[in-house]
Amino acid sequence: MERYIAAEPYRWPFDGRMSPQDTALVIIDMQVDFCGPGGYVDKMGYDISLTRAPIEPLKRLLAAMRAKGYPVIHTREGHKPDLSDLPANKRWRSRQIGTNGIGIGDVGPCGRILTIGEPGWEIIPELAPLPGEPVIDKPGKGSFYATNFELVLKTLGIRNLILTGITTDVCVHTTMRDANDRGYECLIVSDCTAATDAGNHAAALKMVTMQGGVFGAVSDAASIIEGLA
Ligand code: C5J
Repeated sequence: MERYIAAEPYRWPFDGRMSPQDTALVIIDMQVDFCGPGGYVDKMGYDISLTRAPIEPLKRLLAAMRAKGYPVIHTREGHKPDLSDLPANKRWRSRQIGTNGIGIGDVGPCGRILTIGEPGWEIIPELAPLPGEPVIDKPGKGSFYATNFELVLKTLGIRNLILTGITTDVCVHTTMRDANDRGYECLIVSDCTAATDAGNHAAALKMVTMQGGVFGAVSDAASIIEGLA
C-alpha cells in the first residue's frame, strides 16, 4: 500500500513507500542548552520562545509516531568534559556572543555549556527518549559526522527521515543536506523545527522547496499525523 504525506513541493515520500520498517522520526538537539532558561541559546541573548515553539507540536507528532511503531532517534550536540573533541575555532566563536565571554565548555547557569553530562546538555523532559530509542551524541552540527548515526539507520533499514528539532538553519539543515547526499528521502517539519531567528527559519524551509525539492520536502505535524492515520 502506498502512503503519502501532504507536503511541499511534492507529496512525500516521492514513491509512496513509507512504513515503520523504512521511516524514522529524528529529533535533533531538543536540549536545555538550546531551548531551556539559562541554557546556551538563552545566554547568547536569543529569544528562547522561538526555540521552545516546536515543543508542543513535536510532542503530538512523537506520540503519534510512537503509537504507530515508527522508530524514533534523538540527537544531542555536546563535547567531552576534557573538550578534546571541541575545535578551538568553535570554542572561540562561542565566546564572542552573549555575556562575560562565556562559551562552550565554560560554566553557565545550567553547568558547563554543551558539555556531556551537564544539566544543559540533557534533552528536555517533555521530549525525553524512551528506553530503547537511540540517542546519537554528536560533536558537530550534522548528525553524521563523528557519530554512529548512519550505522543505526542502516541497522534499522531506514530510508526515509522525518526531521524535527532545533535549529532549523544549523543542525537540522546540516543533517538534512548530508542525509540527502547519502540518498535518504527527507521531510522537514515546519512547526516541529525552529531557529534563533524567525527569518532564518522561514528561509531554511524555503530553501528545501527549490529545484523540485532540492533537499526533500516540507510538511507540518498535523499533515503527518493525518497521513499516518
Ligand atoms: C547550534 C544546533 N545552532 N543544534 N546547534 O549551534 O543547531
